[in-house]
Amino acid sequence: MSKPRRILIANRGEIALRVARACREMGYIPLAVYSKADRMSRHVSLADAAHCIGEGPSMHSYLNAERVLEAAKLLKADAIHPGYGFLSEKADFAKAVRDAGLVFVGPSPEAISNMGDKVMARRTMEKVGLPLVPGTKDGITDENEAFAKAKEIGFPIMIKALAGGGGRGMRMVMKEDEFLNLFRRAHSEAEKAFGDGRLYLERYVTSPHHIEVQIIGDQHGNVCHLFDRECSVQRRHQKVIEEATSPFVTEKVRQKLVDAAVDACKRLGYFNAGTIEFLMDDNQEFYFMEMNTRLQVEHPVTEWITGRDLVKEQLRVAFGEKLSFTQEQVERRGHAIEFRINAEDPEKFLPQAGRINGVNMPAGVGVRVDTHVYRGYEIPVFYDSMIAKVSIWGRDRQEAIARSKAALRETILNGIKTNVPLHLQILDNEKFISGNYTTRLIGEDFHYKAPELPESEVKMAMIAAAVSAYGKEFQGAKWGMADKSSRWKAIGREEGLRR
Ligand code: MV4
Repeated sequence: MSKPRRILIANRGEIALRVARACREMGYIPLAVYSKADRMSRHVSLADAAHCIGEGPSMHSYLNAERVLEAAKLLKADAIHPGYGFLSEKADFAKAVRDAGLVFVGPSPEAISNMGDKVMARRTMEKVGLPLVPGTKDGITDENEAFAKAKEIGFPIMIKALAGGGGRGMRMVMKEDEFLNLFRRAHSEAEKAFGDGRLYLERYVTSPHHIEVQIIGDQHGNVCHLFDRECSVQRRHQKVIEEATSPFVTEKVRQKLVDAAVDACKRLGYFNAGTIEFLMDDNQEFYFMEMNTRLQVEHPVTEWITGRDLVKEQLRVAFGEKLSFTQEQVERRGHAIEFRINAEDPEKFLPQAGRINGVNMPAGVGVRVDTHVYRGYEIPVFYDSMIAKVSIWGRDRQEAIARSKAALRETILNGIKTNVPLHLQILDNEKFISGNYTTRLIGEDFHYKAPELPESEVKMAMIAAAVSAYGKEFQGAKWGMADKSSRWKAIGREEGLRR
């Protein structure tokens, strides 16, 4: 019996728990790294061994490749799973892992580097047949050349920074007489923000939908898709709600989309998990936007509708095994929706730090919660504000929406503000319910309204706030015993504090 493989998880929070659980199921040994700010985090206790890699700030810990590699050596790891974010798309890190004789649970360093460079990625994907938004291929710095190109493409135009991404350094130009001024501003901003002022132009895709295709490949030339996801519910380029599959894309277009994605990845010899992001317009024309060479936050919705475990597949293919299924065996059943639960003020979208002093997570048929928080957990200030993902499956989208409302109403995180009220309001939004919504939903078709408490509840909230301000646990608010009134007290207290 060979020794069980030891997998270092170079991440934190819910994704570290997610990967650790997949390791356990496979008989692998999960190993953790953690910053001093995360020493009480659950991913540390769930692992067989853990090593502190530094102070709270990411650059001194989870982003520090040397320290992660040092930990891998100390803990005698055979492989490193990067999760998402942090080092997951750093080609140099993937290479250093390979050079250290370890397995990197992800694509090749070459694939990461290729897709990480926007010009290279666009050129590569165009070569392997993916449609690009009509525009310029290379970076432009000369404004007169740019203006001539813009007139060729036709307005409205998007000016984008080559070194940008996620909407940073992006400008929309409605008509000719605005172009030169906006081009100059975009150029200087890109120069300042990224040290690279090169810009490129694209025709503006009206009513844009963000549609992405989940890909997984092995090192034997097999590449499969696991259908698509709609990720158009975003705010300031941060995904808020994701769905599988897209309620907007027709079956005919879906087949074209997934075939194009698989064909491109086969031609690239891509392996491990990856997601190709597309912009889609109202006529369902789709255009390559970018490729993420890692597992994504929203992978649970894909796992819900296909019944496949993406992390286990990642680990299999990383060690040279074949995918455990063929494309013909990938089924699609029902509909799934994921809600990113953030510790944030849903009105101001400002992140919240603080202590969670009451937790009630939803459960039941078709309910999955990925979280690392617990009662008494202190939310560190160093990392992003997502503290849980609630993903819901239903036989169809209607059932998934109804189940989502029930589950989110059960979700209580006491002591901090969260965006749960925002999710509940989006679920009641006509545009969202219609399934035909674009990336402009939040801000154009949906505006968050702070919930009003009935007068009587306001009084209760003030009492509850007064009581809890003196550190007493008011009666009945201990979860599991909460009757309706105390539950309102709890919410009231939160609302009370909120006012
Ligand atoms: C666009 C676009 C419309 N037309 N490009 C935003 C960040 C980056 N992923 C690309 N983005 C966009 N590029 C053209 N030619 C609209 C967006 C866009 C967007 C895209 C996907 C998801 C959310 C978005 C929010 C605002 C704008």
